[in-house]
Amino acid sequence: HSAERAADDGIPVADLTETGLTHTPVQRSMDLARIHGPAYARKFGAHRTLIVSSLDLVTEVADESRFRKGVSAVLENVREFAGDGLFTAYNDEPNWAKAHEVLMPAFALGSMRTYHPAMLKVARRVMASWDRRVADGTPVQVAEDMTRMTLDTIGLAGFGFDFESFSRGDTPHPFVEAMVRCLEWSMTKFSRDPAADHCAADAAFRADADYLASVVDEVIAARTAGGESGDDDLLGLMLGARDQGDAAAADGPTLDLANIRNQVITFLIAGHETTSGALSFALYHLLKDPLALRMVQREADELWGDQADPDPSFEDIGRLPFTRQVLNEALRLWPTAAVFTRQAREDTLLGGRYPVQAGELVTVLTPMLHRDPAWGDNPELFDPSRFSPEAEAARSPHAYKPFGTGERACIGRQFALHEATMLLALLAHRYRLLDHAGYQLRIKETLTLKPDGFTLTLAARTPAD
Ligand code: MNH
Repeated sequence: HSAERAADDGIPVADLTETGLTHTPVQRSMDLARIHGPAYARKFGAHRTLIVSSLDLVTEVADESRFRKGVSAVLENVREFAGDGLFTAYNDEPNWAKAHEVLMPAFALGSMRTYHPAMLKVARRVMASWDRRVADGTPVQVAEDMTRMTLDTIGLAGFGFDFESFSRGDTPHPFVEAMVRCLEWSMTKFSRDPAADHCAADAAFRADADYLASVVDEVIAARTAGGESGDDDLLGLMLGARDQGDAAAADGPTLDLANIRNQVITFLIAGHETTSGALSFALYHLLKDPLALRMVQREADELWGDQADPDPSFEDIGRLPFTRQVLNEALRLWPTAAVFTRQAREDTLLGGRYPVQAGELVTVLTPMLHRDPAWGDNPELFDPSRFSPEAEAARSPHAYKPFGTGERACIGRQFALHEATMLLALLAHRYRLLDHAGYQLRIKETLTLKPDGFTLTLAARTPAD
């Protein structure tokens, strides 16, 4: 496979210039970490990426006094369509701090109460669609349906915009298709053959990026046409803080329209791709682990008994600790945003032996961190009890980083967990999951991870189940 040699600084090197990065760079990087260990350099042409994945090394790069978020080559490509949105902004870009201040209150745990009704409405769309599959016995395409549900949820809860993904038959909303192509372009751009002609691919990317922006302009227009920005959702908060020249708000930060557009694109993408993968992996593991499924069902039954159409309250979602553990464990094995990048503030020595220069980037390979020996002898085993309160208290906080780290960690964590916990519990309460095809896990990478070709069939639960 890869040519190996020791570089001068003692870091093992995997040179992929000849073989390329393939369409599964994360799984490739995991294989390489298994060969080379928790610190290695992945070379591709002129690109050299230092990849770390042990608890010790991640603890160091998570230290905010030594490292901060780095914008990787891939994120530079994402900037081509998400600009200075929160996810792709440089640390010192003033718009990051402004947008962070405007939007933070919208992601506090208490704010989930505001989004709960929209989340429940979309969860009911999933169940209406799955009920039809129960009736006709046909399989559901899990990742596709989870993507429909998370896109509709962020659209409705964040922006009051309805993508109506469950009324479109088999084809996803064109926004999703364009977005997936943009993400793919970002993921593969720096590893493509420098000798080949990429004009057509770049033009297609431009067209997709323009289309994403036009959808967002439609979302914004739909709101401003109503003449009010006042809603307490994400768009309302941003429009309320809009920079209107000399009429700008007297105090508090203001956002300009170009930045608001970048934020909306960012939230539509960041707000649904990863959560949909997390739900899909959780369903996969529940399908393969009847005991864990049983425990989720028992927890849901305790809240909702044998009600045909339960009406979960906001508080109910906090009463589903085991369901939450299942999601945590699914995100341990398959953190759907599988890498994040750190940047050294000063010249430093990593692990006491690897020199890293000021400004240099270090990539954290989260799925391998999540298989560090700190997780015990059998890290491949799906075991939600790893997230019992006692087990969590006994473990370093740096052993688990599905949402990144520090000041630039995921702003949407509570949003994702509220939405996903509710849906998972409702589905487990309502259906028996049947492994009609003996599904073997394959993972598709489109910057994020998802089970590929995962289908299951359903049966209604009866009181005896
Ligand atoms: Mn999210 C940043 C993972 C759900 C919006 N998210 C990050 C990062 C990770 C991440 C990792 C840090 C990236 C980096 O350091 O470069 N996010 C997830 C996962 C889920 C998720 C695994 C679901 C599961 N994220 C969501 C949701 C939203 C969201 C839902 C919005 C509603 N995430 C963001 C934004 C950022 C981010 C915005 C950038 C935050 C910042 O840098 O200020």
